[in-house]
Amino acid sequence: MQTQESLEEARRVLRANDRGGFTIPTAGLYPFQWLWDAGFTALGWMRFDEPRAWAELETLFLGQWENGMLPHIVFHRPEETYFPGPERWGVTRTPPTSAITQPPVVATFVRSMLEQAQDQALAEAKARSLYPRILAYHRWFKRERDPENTGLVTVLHPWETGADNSPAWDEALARVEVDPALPPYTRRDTAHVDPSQRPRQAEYDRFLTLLEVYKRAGFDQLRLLRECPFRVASLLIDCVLHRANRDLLWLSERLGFGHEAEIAGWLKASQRGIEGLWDEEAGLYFNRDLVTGEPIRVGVSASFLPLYAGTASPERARRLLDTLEGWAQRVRYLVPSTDPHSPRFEPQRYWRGPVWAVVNYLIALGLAEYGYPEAALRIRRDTLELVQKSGFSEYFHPLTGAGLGGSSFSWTAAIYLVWSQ
Ligand code: 9YW
Repeated sequence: MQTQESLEEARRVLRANDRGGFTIPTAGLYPFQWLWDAGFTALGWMRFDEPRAWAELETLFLGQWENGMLPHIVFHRPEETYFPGPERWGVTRTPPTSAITQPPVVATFVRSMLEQAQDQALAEAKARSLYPRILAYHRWFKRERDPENTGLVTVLHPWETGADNSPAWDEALARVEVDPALPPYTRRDTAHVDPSQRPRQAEYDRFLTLLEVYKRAGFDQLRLLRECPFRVASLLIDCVLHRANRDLLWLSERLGFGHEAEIAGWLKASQRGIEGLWDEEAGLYFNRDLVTGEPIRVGVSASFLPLYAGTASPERARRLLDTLEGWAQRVRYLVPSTDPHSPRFEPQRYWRGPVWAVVNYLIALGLAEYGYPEAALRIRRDTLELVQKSGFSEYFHPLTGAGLGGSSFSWTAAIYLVWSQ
């Protein structure tokens, strides 16, 4: 595909996935609005339709809970092609939603949309109206997921991390005993995608068991912090939140909201929390199991995200780059979602090896900001090449470049739009 054609095709993907105010990730497999997908997709819309880009975020916030939580899925209208849908979540709200969150990219992307907008009046009005809702969301994180001010958020489900079946969660998830009374269910994902590219059944049983745990606890977060059998600190959440708070602070200042001191307090704690995840010997950051308190010693693409957060020292950033160069010896395309030296690396199974355009975007931003433009460019080129070779796939094989998972995928199209113009 030539670039001009690909650009046109990327716009077509977003238009085809547009359901009127929200964009589904891909038809069939994911027919609702997902939180971090909406953020990336808004960046894509921004390149050719600014009002539509802002609408994406406003529609997402229709799902926000009174306590500030922004759910990872908003079920705007009924669809039969995905499981678990609203009935299984058992959340009685309009619109129905899930009861967990996802990487909070929104504040950062609102800042970048405001900075790049052609229509500044519109952008400022939208940023101003979104700001209090984003602040409420970030306050929820602090109040209900880090009440002891450790600087790290407690994550209660692999789905919250965005990287569902990452090998980083293997032990923590294995500890979740499958509910013997788990209501029967039929997976829908494997009807759309080759099962060898999706999570295993043992993982799904545990994903679903956790939903029953939440329902029994009445979704009470402070109770779940004690009772939920799955509790981890996830670099994807902590690093994205740290940067989002930096950008929220910027928005507060720019729009005159006056919350800078409160947000600066959060940043101080998360700076310390994230840097506490550094592993000197491995030369990267590890997630942490909050049940055992132990580091989870498997390198994943999120291990590079303190670059995006901006918490890493220049020395640690240099070490990260060395580690990344080591990974590059093992794969053709960066950045594999799992360390290719690891025995758990599976190059085609979802978050256990394949390359994701959105994570590449975050890592490359961080590398560029730390003064490594060439490494950032390598990641960007790899991503564009993957799309040109295999289309707008959900994720890609890091050795062959084959497209995997769903096709005509919104966030891949969005990153292509952002990166090729
Ligand atoms: C699922 C929509 C979502 C992403 C997640 C990804 C996947 C949904 O798809 O989860 O049912 O497995 O893991 O990060 O937001 O693209």
